[in-house]
Amino acid sequence: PKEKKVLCQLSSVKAKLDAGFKMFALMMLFEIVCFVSGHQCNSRQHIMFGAENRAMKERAYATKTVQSPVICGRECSMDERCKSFNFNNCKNICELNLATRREHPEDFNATQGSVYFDADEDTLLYSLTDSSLNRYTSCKMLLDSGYRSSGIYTIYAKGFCNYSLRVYCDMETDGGGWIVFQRRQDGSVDFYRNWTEYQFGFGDLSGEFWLGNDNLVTLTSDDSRGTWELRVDLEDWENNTAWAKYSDFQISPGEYNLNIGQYDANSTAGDSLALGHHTYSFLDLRGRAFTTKDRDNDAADLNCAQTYTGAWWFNGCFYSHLNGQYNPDENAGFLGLQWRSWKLDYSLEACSIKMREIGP
Ligand SMILES: *[C@@H]1O[C@H](CO)[C@@H](O)[C@H](O)[C@H]1NC(C)=O
Ligand SMILES: *[C@@H]1O[C@H](CO)[C@@H](O)[C@H](O)[C@H]1NC(C)=O
Ligand SMILES: *[C@@H]1O[C@H](CO)[C@@H](O)[C@H](O)[C@H]1NC(C)=O
Ligand SMILES: *[C@@H]1O[C@H](CO)[C@@H](O)[C@H](O)[C@H]1NC(C)=O
Ligand SMILES: *[C@@H]1O[C@H](CO)[C@@H](O)[C@H](O)[C@H]1NC(C)=O
Ligand SMILES: [Ca+2]
Repeated sequence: PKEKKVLCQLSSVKAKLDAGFKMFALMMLFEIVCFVSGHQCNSRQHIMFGAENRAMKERAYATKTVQSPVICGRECSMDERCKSFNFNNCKNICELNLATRREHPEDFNATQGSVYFDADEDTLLYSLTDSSLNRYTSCKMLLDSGYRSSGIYTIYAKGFCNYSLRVYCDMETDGGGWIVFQRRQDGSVDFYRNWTEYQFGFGDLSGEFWLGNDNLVTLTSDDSRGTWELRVDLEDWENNTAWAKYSDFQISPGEYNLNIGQYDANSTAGDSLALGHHTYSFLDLRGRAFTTKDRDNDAADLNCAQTYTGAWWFNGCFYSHLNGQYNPDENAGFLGLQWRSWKLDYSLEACSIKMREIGP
């Protein structure tokens, strides 16, 4: 006799699930799968319990894109191998796992936007609620709370548009917990932009971007967060890397002046921001306002942003310029991505600029 699968769902539960992602902590995924074979119907009942902002890592044997956690749960219930699943609401990603939280607690991690389900009622107790997420105001706080993967997260502060900001957190470099506020890597994004665009930010957090000067002000002007360190990571066309670090990073409201403290002498890239001690003190960028092609705050007769097709805290003009035009020719003179204390007249392949707070 022909086998026929009949799937019966409790529609009210599905409706509730669809209505609000936030209700998962209290939700059960309820499915009855009937395998109809001839005249017999053996029904199996699956009750799955969800934990918000959690995921089982590195135990997935299948990843699918589905419309809801109910469908993800159905996929899981129809496969003997499936012991648990993660559903990510943002991208509708369904991961079917070979193991459960109880079997492998070391792989059961905090993951914003994901819900973990298994058949264990205690799983409900492992939810990380929205109110706890709202406390996260930086990548460092996320790291300290167990978020150890680099990627895009949401952080919260009153000064941000809608109280929240999506940021890329670097959780690996130098202990992790860095908010990346600039990245260049392939020239896919145009950085020759105007004041307003630099003010609000542009680009793609998973590729090239500028986070926005207003956001830098919001982050660095709240004294209750303590002070911020600044880190620059550089890469040349032969895969050599170098970095530079500074204490007391702060961006002022208004003209977005660059305030930095001590250059970390252990840095490998040299100091291309603070040159007060140097013969080139007219290139010292400490305290300098931001300049774009349509707002000239630099100390040169010309507009440095226009001349070098970028935007930066120019003095008259620079020893570093990481928002320059992306240039595949390393021998770029003054053009391209420049950090001249590491490589003079050299256009870098990649760079990123990041910030991390040192508690209050
Ligand atoms: C999960 O978090 C633990 C510490 O809480 C960490 O040791 C482990 O590497 C993380 N696993 C993954 C896959 O991120
Ligand atoms: C802010 O919230 C409003 C209203 O919910 C929404 O229309 C707008 O797109 C949001 N802006 C951003 C940048 O998320
Ligand atoms: C800045 O650039 C954006 C995008 O090209 C444009 O819409 C806007 O009008 C520009 N602002 C000024 C002040 O030129
Ligand atoms: C740099 O690293 C990339 C990726 O690891 C590799 O594909 C490439 O060949 C390397 N280039 C050089 C010049 O070593
Ligand atoms: C430089 O490195 C040394 C040795 O690792 C360390 O003791 C010192 O604190 C570092 N200096 C700074 C400014 O971080
Ligand atoms: Ca000028």
